Amino acid sequence: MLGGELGINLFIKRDDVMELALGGNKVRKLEFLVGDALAKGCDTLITRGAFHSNHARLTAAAARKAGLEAYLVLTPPGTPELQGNVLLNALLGAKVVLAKDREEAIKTMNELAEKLRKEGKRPYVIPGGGASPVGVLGYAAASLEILQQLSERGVKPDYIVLATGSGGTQAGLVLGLKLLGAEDVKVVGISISPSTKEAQERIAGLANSCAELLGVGTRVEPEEVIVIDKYLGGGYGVINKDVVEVMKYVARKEALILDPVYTAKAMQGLIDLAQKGYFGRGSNVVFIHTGGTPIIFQVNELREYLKG
Ligand code: 5PA
Repeated sequence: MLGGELGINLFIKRDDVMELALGGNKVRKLEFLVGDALAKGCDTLITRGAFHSNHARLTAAAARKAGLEAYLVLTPPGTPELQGNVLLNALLGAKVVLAKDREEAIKTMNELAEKLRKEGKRPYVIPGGGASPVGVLGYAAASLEILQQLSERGVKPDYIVLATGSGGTQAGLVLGLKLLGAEDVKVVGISISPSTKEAQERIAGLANSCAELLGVGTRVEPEEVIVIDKYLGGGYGVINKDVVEVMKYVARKEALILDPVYTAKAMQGLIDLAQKGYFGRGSNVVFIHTGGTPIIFQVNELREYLKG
């Protein structure tokens, strides 16, 4: 087994297996975001992401489930071809608007919201990745679920490892564990895009604004947040041979399917850290499988590597 080979007790939290439209970490954020949108009487969700965005696909799905419309502003990296998440967006009937980059996408979202308001609609704008104080609540709640599920097996986790991008998932976990008095559980974010410093600041900021929303005095300082930016592998959305090797290794060892943009990079980090003795022998390490499976049917590079 993978954990045995790495000298750790490895637990995998399967957030890739969920009821809503092929699952993933964004479902937990959207549970709260859609609740907020409905409470505010909104009828349309607007969000943004890369062409391969899981967050965009799940926003389209969550909107349908709640009887709302969804607009997705999509940008490179990735491809607009009808594959993977882009295909699922079409299946779900989301309205897709293209933009050239992140800045243009943010501007487009705001302009779209303004236009819809003028037409008498009630749009709810969700930032990229669902990284808002409300979205963060999803993983604050998940931290309790993780501790409970492990405690039923008599296990106390030492580390939680996950892919970090917009930061909302890690912010929720760090805040949730602190609120539960379990801050000795170290949350290790493997960055798939931001630098360590940028991610630490963003995650602390999100955790603190979520704490304010909850009306608790808990604070998270950037220096407390552990993010490792060594496994970017050429940058966000860039797929290299090493990442594909990790996907093959884990698939063949555990029949666990990882995606090349997020979870395989996080697993690459976990494996390397374990081999270097970062966790300590016999540590209880939880890997959160944050989803992203449709991406494997979207990226041509993966096909090329597997052929070769
Ligand atoms: C994503 C993000 P955070 O954005 O909460 O840090 O989560 C990182 C992450 N795993 C981890 C998977 C499978 C993810 O999809 N995805 C983004 C998207 O648009 O899908 C926000 C980038």
